[in-house]
Amino acid sequence: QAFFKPIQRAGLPSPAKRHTKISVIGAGNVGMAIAQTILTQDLADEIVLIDANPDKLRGEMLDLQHAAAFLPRTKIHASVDYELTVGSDLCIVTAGARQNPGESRLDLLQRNVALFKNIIPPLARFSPETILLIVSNPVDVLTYVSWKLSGFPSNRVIGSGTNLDSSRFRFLIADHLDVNAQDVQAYIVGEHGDSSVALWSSISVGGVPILSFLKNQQIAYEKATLEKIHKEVIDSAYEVISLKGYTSWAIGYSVANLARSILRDQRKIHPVSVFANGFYGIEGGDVFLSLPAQLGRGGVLGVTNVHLTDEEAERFRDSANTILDVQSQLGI
Ligand code: 6V0
Repeated sequence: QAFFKPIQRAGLPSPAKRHTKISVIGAGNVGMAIAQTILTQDLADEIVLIDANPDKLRGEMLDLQHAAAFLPRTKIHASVDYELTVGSDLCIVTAGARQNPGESRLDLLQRNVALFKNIIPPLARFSPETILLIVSNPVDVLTYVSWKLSGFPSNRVIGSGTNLDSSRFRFLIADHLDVNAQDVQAYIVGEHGDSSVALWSSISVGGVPILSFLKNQQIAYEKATLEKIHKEVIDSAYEVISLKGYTSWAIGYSVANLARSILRDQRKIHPVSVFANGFYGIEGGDVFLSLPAQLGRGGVLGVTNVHLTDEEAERFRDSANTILDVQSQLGI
């Protein structure tokens, strides 16, 4: 006998809600921070966790399931088998070797490319319509690797890129000016990490462009002061890793924010790693780098034509060349 007696609802269509399924590959610190943020924000009906370590995976799954009484209703599954990901709307890839203290992101590359050859093809096979959101580092190169291995159109392969760098930037500016970080518009573009490019001319607070405001008030600003804030952004990842061993909360929120824009078709602009050929003179090879991009249910819907100074465009092209150089050695 059923626990509930079904009510006849003659003539009424059953409430049809689209079922949303997200798979998170890699149940480490970053993958679990993303999964738990997605859960608390009610972004999915079903979350699938995939990892190579079955014990850790089951432990993480049970731990999350035990919070069901306090969370929006979401089915949580976990497996080492990719078949469970079938029909995912979004696949978030965080699997990989962790960045050790002092290790550069590019050093991680060879280790992670080998892993991706076992991860991306089954994801693409089981969810041919999915959007791939790559988080593992070095994220720009691994987004390119995922695009190649999946055979997907480039609008459905996105790297979390400088989304996190930009939120660190917004926090530091907000802290400096004692305002809410959500009112600060500021973008870091280019390569995630050491060679990222801060777009000073794009910074505004509550719609007021900061540099021209300072100029109008005849407040002298030193380029060195601005560069110091950018350096702080770059150093902050290394600082968190050296202090607690990994980063998790900020990347968790930043990726959940991307998931919301994509799955709820929010058409918001995020600095994420996208196919960057043809932008700012990038030619001669396929490369993914962060630019402010509009995200929605179709993945990348467009890229903002943001103004870069000559110096910024040159640094952007330098990052592209460095990445192209590395990619040429991958044999992908
Ligand atoms: P972690 O805690 O070591 O987790 C990695 C997980 O991947 C572990 O649970 C492994 O068992 C699992 N794994 C390894 N191989 C496979 C495989 N073949 N298939 C499935 N799972 C596998 O690392 P952490 O979670 O701290 O970091 C994960 C990745 O995210 C690293 O590459 C980081 O550098 C990267 N980050 C990227 C950021 C960004 O802004 N793009 C920010 C933070 C971390």
